[in-house]
Amino acid sequence: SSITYLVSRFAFVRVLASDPQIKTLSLLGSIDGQQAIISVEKTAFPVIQATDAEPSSKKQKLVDGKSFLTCQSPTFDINELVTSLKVINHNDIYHWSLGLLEQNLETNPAVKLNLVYPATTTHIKKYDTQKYHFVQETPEVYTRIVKPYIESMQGDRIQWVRNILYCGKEKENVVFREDNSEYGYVLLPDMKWDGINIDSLYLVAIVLRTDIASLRDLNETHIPWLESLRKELRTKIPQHYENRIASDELRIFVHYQPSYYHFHIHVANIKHSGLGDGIAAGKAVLLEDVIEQLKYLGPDGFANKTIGYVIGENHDLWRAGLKEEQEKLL
Ligand code: M7G
Repeated sequence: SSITYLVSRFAFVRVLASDPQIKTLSLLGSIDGQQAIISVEKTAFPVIQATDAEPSSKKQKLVDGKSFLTCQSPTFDINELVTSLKVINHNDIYHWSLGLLEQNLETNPAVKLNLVYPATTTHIKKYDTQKYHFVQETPEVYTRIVKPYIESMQGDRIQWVRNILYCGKEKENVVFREDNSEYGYVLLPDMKWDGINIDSLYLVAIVLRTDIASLRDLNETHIPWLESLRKELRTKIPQHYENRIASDELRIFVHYQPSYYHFHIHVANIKHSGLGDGIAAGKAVLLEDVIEQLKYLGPDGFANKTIGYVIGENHDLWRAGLKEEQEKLL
């Protein structure tokens, strides 16, 4: 069913989380008796800096077939963006007010709405407000606690990945696809991106090979493969977006722990800081640092390393034993 129809039937249960800094809200509810999560995020302003702007004759630019609002400083019109101001107060030379945004579903949407339906308990626990802890996962803890968990998470939970890799799902948005079996991958817009604003550009590269669940499975034999992937991402993405983003403006990283255990690489605009803990130390590891570390970790690679990261109390791994391990550490 269409997202419009599903959202119209959403019956609110409770607020899972709200973040005033990154302006997001996650709600738990149900749709026709099954659990659903709606997350809404206020979008960034669709502004192209004067330095990146097209010749001023063009007011609209086509991006992937969609028109894109550009503003050529100094002709940018604030009154086209904000309407109906209501004064809060003023003092001397200072004025503050509230306003309404001029919005347009194609070129300047005000909000990005994601729906997970039907949502599993794992989804709900992930979005829910929770306490976080720093843990150090030794190779032994990995084998005993984490590995069995990962294996239990590789079924239905990564169906969306298989849909992209083998069933042509989201193919209309694919940025690049390399089908060579050894080096193959699919690069496409992440569901976190609004697909419009380069300032918040967010792509995901999903590898075709299925033998790597996470960072843990990487070793020195993977260096040439990762190195070639790294180079391709840093050249193909700027080309695809007509150099509206430069190679060194991409933050390329993997998550540990990821939410999905089929190896994938995150690519975001370095300007995009509104990603919550997604780019924080203790979650994101830069691809370049992964490759560099592999040069020193020896034949077993990350299998031999104690990896530190931040984990929420709702995460099944916390309950499966990481909690007890942490208590032993100090
Ligand atoms: P992760 O590190 O496993 O999880 O990354 P997390 O960042 O969500 O904690 C998975 C990435 O894939 C995330 O950036 C998701 O936003 C993205 N993603 C997840 N799903 C279910 C989809 C999807 O169906 N399509 C696309 N394009 N991206 C997705």
